[in-house]
Amino acid sequence: MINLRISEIRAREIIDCRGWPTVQVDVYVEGRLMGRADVPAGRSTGTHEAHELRDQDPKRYRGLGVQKAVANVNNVISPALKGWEVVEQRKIDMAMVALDGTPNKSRLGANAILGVSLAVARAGANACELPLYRYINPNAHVLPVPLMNFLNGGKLTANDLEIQEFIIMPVGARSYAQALQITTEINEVLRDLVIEKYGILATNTGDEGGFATPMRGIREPFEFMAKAVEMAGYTDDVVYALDCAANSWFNRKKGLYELGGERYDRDGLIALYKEMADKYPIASIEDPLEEEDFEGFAAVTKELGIQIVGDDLFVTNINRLRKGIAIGAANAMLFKVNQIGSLSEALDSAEFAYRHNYGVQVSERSGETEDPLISDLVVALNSGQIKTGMPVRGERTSKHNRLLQIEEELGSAAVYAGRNFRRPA
Ligand code: 2PG
Ligand code: MG
Repeated sequence: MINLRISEIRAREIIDCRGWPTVQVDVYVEGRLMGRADVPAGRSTGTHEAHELRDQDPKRYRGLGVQKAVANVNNVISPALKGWEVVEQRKIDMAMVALDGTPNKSRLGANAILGVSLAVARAGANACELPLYRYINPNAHVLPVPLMNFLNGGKLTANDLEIQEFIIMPVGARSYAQALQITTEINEVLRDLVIEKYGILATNTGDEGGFATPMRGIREPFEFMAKAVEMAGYTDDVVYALDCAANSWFNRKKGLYELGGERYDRDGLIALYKEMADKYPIASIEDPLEEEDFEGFAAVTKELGIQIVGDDLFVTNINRLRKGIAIGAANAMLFKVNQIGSLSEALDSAEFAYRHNYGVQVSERSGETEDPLISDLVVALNSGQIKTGMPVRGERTSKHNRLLQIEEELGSAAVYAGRNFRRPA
């Protein structure tokens, strides 16, 4: 029996795609570097996410430094985990949760704990000489449909488009590789259309690589996408999706949504979604309403009969998910490891979702590094769907390229989720 004991854990401050500091963690097993992982960060974050520890020192990175989180890994977590078996993922995660001792990981920082949790998983997989997806689940075999955010707005861009992500899902592809090909072909046509109407500057992109065009409201973006899809010849191969991130255009004081120069109450907004879903094959809407409106989420789920995904609503937190499931709020959970702060807890939430017939959509954060760990996670979960940005920026291409590798590695065992993305076979 070989020893697989953690001998050392070391963290450092690195930068993400916005140039903001984040945590990278190295895990050593029996003296050898075995696993490394980076922690992502959101910008349009939910109020109930686990606590991301930032230094708040205005003299460094305008307060965004993560040296405290790094020190917590090196000085608190590392000594506590030295000598533990690296494959004991759950025990390790639970030990860190206990060591932190707060409900939202505010003492050590969710970024410190998650960095260790993910690096331990990598180290465990490497120590066992398995790819990470297979280490987590020997039955991993489903390649996800990518949710490609062609047009970006909200907090992730410098335009006035309120809705954060206008998405195309290449469900008619036969493989992940073909899904990428279809996406790029549509995107090139869309680029021409955007230039034609708004000029070349409008092809600047947002944090996740979609064009940050000077549009507003909901109708024009759909007209552009549908036209690009048609001109590229893929009308029968795609469906549409949205991440509304409605928190960011909900006027809390007035209790109204402000979209495209109009004001909507909850019912009015649901009626607007319905109108759009009748006109276009919209298969999925994330955060159509603000994060506290569980009843509204139940109403929109019932009314539209499509996938409704809770991101800021659930924050990958089993307690919020339980509350939603009890009343039928949404029917899918967005899966973001740093919202909850450890791999084991995120997997618990996903399992809970599946048990209640909720879908699971694995997601990037807007602040990513080149670490492609979520690509292994989405296959490990057989979830069928991933949102990881347009394949035009390095921190996004790393995820797409990793999925191409996995598809090749799985060979004849690989199944592209396609139209079954909500409940892959
Ligand atoms: C979202 C994301 C990722 P952020 O709202 O779903 O697309 O953005 O990471 O800023 O929360
Ligand atoms: Mg979201």
